[in-house]
Parts: sequence; structure tokens; C-alpha cells
Amino acid sequence: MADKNYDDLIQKLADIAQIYIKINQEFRARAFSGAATAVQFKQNAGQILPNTEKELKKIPGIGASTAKAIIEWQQSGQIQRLLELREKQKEEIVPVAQPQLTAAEIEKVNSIALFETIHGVGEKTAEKWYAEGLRTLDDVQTYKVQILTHAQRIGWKWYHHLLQRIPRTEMDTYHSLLGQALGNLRWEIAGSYRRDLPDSGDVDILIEAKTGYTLDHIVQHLIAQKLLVDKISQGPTKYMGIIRLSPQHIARRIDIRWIPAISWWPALLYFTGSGDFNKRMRAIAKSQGYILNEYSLSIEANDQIIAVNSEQDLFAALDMDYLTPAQRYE
Ligand code: DCP
Ligand code: MG
Ligand code: MN
Repeated sequence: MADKNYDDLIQKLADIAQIYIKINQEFRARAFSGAATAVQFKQNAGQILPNTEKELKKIPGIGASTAKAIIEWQQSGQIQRLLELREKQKEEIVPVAQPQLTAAEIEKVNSIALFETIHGVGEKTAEKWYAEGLRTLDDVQTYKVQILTHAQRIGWKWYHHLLQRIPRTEMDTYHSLLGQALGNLRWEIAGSYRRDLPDSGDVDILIEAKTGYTLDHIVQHLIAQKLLVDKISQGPTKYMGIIRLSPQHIARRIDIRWIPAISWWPALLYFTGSGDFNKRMRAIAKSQGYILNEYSLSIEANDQIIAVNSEQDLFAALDMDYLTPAQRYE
């Protein structure tokens, strides 16, 4: 029977090793568990541990750092490293278990995301199709007659075309072609093109309504020019369709808005975006008692419309520094 009991020391060395394993410090874990074994061996043999680092290190299984820890224990009954490791462990965030998706749930998420890549298909439609048993684009092809609305049918027809963004050089071509087609009407390509982005998702066109003309006149003209190749929807002020430079080119989405003169500047501001920038500017307007939308800037209390003659006027009315379209990213 040794006159010194090392059970507490062995336990503490083993505890340190265990924490090191948990925090993936293999090497240190091995040093401390080796030291715990060495001390156990000494105790079993009825031997007393030396009290200098130099002598301790001569014992197989005890190294420099574990020798220091043993001396600390001999002097104070504690090992600072263990106290610190326990403290550190408390601070560590317990990882929240990630919900594991079942194979069926993964299939559902994937199918729905896939369906939503079809222009005109939103979350609601995609979920409905999934509930009805559709899973793949082949299924969409099989059941297209039963399931597709007119707009979705156009989205399906041009599926591979509409997945691609429009390079700015092609947008420039539309710009010059539309310039010729629209003669001396006031018009702009708004959206990402006006914000100077290198590519665009679609062509967003604003045309100022001119007495004696209708949006349908313009549409018919662009169809005759073989630019518009498919219609998604058309009303008196809004046309949505497909535009294509030639049968050899990729087909693109186009939105055309027919804007009354009074709304020209608010409409240009709105359709230039970005969407995030619009949200921010509308919130600023609201905080000052105004309502800003695509039709006008007005006083909320009495619906009075603020007359403006430029985008600069709209910024100035809200005490905002003017931002060029390219600066309107948020
Ligand atoms: N817009 C908006 N809020 C929406 C949708 C549109 O404020 N929910 C405005 C800002 C957009 C503009 O209309 O810039 C045109 O809409 P687009 O969806 O065509 O967006 P962009 O032209 O900015 O981007 P993309 O290049 O993807 O067409
Ligand atoms: Mg756009
Ligand atoms: Mn658009």
C-alpha cells in the first residue's frame, strides 16, 4: 500500500485526456492518458512519485507537460489546465442538431425547386404538381396539356432559352432596334440594363403613352418586325412576352409598360430598381408622410400629387442625394 493515494491525480489526468479527445486534440489526449496510465502503474507497484520535473520525465509515459501537471497537483491538489479546459467547454456552443431530411423530403425539395425553374411556375404551382405526383421535367412534358396555364406553356416552350441571362451587348442591340421601331415616342429600357449591369434577366421597356396610339399598336408593330415571337399576357398598359433577334438567337423575356405622361418619372424610377433600392426609397418617403409608387409621389394625408420633371426632383423631394441608376443597388 503506497503511503500516497494517486486516484485523484489519475482521474484528473484522464479527465484532461477526455476533453482533448472531444476537441479533437488527439496528440495531447494521448500524452495525458499515457501519464494517467503511468501514475496508475506506479500506484499499483506501491511506488511514490518523484517531486521534480526532471525525475518525473524519466518515468515512461510522462513527458514535459504532464510532469508539470503532476507537480502542480502535488503542490496544490489542482491542475490549472483541467480547470481552464472545463471553463472553455462550458463556453462552447452546444451544436444544435440539424434536422435530417429523409430521402422523400429531399426528393420533394428538389422537385419543387426544379419546377420553379420554369418561367411562370411559382411555389404554389410547384407544390401542387408535387402533391399530384409529378417529380421530374419528363413528368411535366407528359402532363403538360393538363397542367400548364397559358403563361406556363410559354415558359415551358422556351425553357432552355429563359434560363439564360442576356449579355449587355445583346441588350444594346435591342436598344438600337427598339429605338428605330419606336420612332419619336419617349421610351427607355429600364431594369438592370439601365443600372448598367453586365447582363439582364429580361428586357424591361417603358413607353410614354401618346395620344392617338395604344400599347397594342406598338405590339403589332414589333410583331410585324418579327421581334416579338410569343405573348404571355397583354392589357392596356402592360405586355408580357418573348422577344428574339432572329430564329438563330436565344429567345428572351420582355415586359413593356405603357406609361401616362404624369407617371413617367415615378414609373422610370420604379422600373429601374433595384427592388431593394425601391423598398428603401419607399420607406424613406413613408417616414416623411409621402406615398411613393410607380404612379406618383403623393402626400399621404391628402393624396396630393407632387409634380416632378425628373428623377432628380423625386430624390430632392425626399431630401435624398441623387443616385445614378448604377448606384441604386440597395
Ligand atoms: N420591381 C420591384 N419589385 C418587384 C419587382 C420589380 O421594385 N417585386 C422593379 C425593380 C426592378 C424592376 O421592377 O428593377 C424590373 O424588374 P425585374 O424583375 O425585371 O428586375 P431587374 O431588371 O432589376 O433584374 P433582371 O436583370 O433580373 O431582370
Ligand atoms: Mg429586368
Ligand atoms: Mn422585368
